[in-house]
Amino acid sequence: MRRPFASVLALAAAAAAIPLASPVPAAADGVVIGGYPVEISQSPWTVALSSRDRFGGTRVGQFCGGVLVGPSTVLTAAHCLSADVLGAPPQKVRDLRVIAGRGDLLSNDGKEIAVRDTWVNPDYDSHTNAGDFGVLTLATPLPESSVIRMAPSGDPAYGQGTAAVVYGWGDTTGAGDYARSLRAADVKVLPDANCEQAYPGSADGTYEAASMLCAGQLEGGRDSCQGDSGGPLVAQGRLIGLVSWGSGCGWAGSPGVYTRVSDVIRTLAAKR
Ligand code: 4AZ
Repeated sequence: MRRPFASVLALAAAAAAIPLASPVPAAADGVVIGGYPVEISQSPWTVALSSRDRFGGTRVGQFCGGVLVGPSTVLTAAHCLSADVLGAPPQKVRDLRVIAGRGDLLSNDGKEIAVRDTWVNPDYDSHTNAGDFGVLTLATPLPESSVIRMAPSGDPAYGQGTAAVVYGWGDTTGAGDYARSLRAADVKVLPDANCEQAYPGSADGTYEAASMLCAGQLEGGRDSCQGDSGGPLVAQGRLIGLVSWGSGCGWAGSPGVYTRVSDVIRTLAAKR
């Protein structure tokens, strides 16, 4: 997760070296893994982060996802804005853009919007991955109708077993096959105990229920993956998570870990 694109090889190597969790059959057909195509009009709050300078133009520079939570406010993962990923502090990436209303990255649909300000959670811990979020402020606002509501603390959407959907342009196989068009995968909110057991403290991170959310399928198969980071996990029409990390993609026993949006709300409120 810390290196959305660069770590594809590392990921493949890890998959080969650590056969604890069984990789999903190659037929898994991605988000995202085990997903399906969706129209951007069905999830207008899903945006792509792009820098052609840093990531090349073949996929218009898409490197992470984001979520429109206010007309000028995009949430994404802190690790998407790290120098590790960008090769420079975000303020130095002059062509950092938010692409909205464009499902097919190679189309001319929607808008590319400049970023006026970036804020990375100073409490983000790149070892545990706790607090993995940041805020982008857009130079020009998008319509209120494209905004999704963040689920507040105590919202039943966070309840275990809740059906949720994750969206992104990320790797669809775990082998570096990045999607050209937006995809989604149906997952479930899993008990914290599942991720506490899967991630008691490892090279990938440590699951912390207060600031993270566990989702996927215990049997594997449907999951977010590299390139989906920062994008939305939605339940009951509200935003509950941001794609953050996990071991591999779609592996049985290694669910996806998401930034818990109620903790984002709490942190942003305290900052004011
Ligand atoms: C990543 O590398 C990443 N399976 C994102 C999500 C997940 C794993 C890795 C969850 O950006």
